[in-house]
Amino acid sequence: MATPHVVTSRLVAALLSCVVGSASLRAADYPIQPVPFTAVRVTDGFWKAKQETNRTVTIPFALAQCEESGRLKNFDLAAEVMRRRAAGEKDFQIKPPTIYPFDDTDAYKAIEGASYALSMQPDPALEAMLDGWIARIAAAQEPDGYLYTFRTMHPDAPGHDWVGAKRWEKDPKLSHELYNCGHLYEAGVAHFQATGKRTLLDVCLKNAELLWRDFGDGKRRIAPGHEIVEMGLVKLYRVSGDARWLKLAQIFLDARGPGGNPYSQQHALVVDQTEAVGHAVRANYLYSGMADIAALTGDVRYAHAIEHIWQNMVSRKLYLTGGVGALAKGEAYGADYELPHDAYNETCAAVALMMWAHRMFLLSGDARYMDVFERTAFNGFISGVSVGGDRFFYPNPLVYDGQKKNNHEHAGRAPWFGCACCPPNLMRTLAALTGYFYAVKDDALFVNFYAASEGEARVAGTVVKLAQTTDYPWNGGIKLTLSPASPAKFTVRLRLPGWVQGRPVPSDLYAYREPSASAWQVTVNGERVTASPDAHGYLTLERRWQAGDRVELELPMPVHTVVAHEKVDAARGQIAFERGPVVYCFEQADQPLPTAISAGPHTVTREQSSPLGRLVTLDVDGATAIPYFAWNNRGLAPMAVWRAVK
Ligand code: FUB
Ligand code: ZN
Repeated sequence: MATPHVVTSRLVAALLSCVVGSASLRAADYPIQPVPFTAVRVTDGFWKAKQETNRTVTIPFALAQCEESGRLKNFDLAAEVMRRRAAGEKDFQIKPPTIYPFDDTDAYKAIEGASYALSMQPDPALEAMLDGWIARIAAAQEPDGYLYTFRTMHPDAPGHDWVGAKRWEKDPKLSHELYNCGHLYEAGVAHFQATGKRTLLDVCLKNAELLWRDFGDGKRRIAPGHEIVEMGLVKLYRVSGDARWLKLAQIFLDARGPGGNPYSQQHALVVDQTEAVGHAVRANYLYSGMADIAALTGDVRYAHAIEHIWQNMVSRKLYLTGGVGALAKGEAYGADYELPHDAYNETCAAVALMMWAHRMFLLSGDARYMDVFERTAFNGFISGVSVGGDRFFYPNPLVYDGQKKNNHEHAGRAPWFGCACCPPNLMRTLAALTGYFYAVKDDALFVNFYAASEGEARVAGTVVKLAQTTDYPWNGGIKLTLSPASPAKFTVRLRLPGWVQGRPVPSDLYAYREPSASAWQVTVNGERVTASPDAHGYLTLERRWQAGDRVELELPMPVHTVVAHEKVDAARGQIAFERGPVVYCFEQADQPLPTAISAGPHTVTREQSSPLGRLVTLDVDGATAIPYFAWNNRGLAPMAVWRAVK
């Protein structure tokens, strides 16, 4: 594994190569550009099923929940207060009827997810519904652009303990005013890009103008209590070209620390931070925002910092399932190696880790980041939604006793939550997942994610059609057909997952008991190619490509037995199982949990089409193990990923 120093140098070198020679900072961006999700669609298999369930069940369900739970009504109430006050009822106000000052964001995330779905498939009824929602949101915006229903509903005094007497006053703690802005911007940009309509985008821009007036000169220094406004502003910058939004994002980053609360990453200047700490969603959104600013300004201090923080996370704080945020208290990262099996691992933290990992890849071109992305996607992220699409996990532990109400007052998957951040976050990420499949740099095409899909990318000035057929993650055979519009010379870079090379994660936090690399192979048009992964973890195929050229990658998928670093107390003397990118668990729906598993390779794989959907189960030492993501779809039952070794 590369040392942190080496990786840092690579990251910084990549960044410098993209900034040096640019006419202005405006010309800088990630050295590697993702192929947008709209250019790739899944056609079959695992992610097709997940995305279809998302589109047909989860999105309508989440939209309905936002309405039924009163989250949309909050906008109507805020508008009503403004209307009645303007008409002379000077003291009229309404106590906010829902629980949290960030409830507005669930509606924003739902609009964002629905917009991504609309980008892929027209749906006039859905589009009309969003038009209606957006009109209600716009009506709740105060004349100067402020949009935060909990204050507008109850303007004379704070309507909630977390809300300050004045605007922004309590944002560094818990008001979430700027957090609401961030999610608003992400929704506004997604909706504009999906429909071409400026209705929500104009609400965003009016709101951003207010932020610019209040914070743009950098004098009023507020560290957003819950990050995301930074990423939201960057999206506004990208869509509008207005450099103020980029500047503002950097102002908010630079306002953090020193000497504040690590819970919200305010303990040090961001460029001086070295460890993943505090509330995990906040943290991962911050690190993602820092990556954006590093890429867009070329300021390598942010890149240095997030590389150090990444190394800390990936070698000491990452669960085998790709979850992070071990502790329920503070929904936070734990200390080094503090990885109890009854992890908190909020679904939103998994979403945020995927955002961060992808940005690290875009900065560095290193496949190891996408290895972590893949691990999270197939395990601690997709576990957050039921097979049916309408029940959700907020925490994603690696053990469950069959009874505990550990899912925010629910035992087992819940239809919705008082604090409902996770379901719409998962929904928006899943709807746009194809945006993580491919990326391009000059004459190189990066193939990062394996899924049956069709798409196209512009590589070395040529449009290239891309078709993958595969049954991944159940089978490691992948056929990629490339069809450039005309024959063209470029390089295809295939990610060779760490698990094929005998390495579950890019650190020594976990290892296989049999760590040898599998005998993978690659052919082009049927001819075997001798290629080995480069220093960045890619198989590099450079040639003049012609329409219909076929690359076939065979990634053997033996069952791996995993052990954890000796400093992980919870997993000492225990083993876990994975196959390909999928982590397995035992669930009492199949048999009483085995207390101990005998050492030795003794697994049989079985392909099944069951109530859990189509998947591969394992027979381990006489017990059935199912993919971790599929647990708690057959009623309440004890579950465990790690078991003692006999
Ligand atoms: O604070 C807003 C969201 O609610 C956080 O991201 C989640 O962790 C939950 O606390
Ligand atoms: Zn959440």
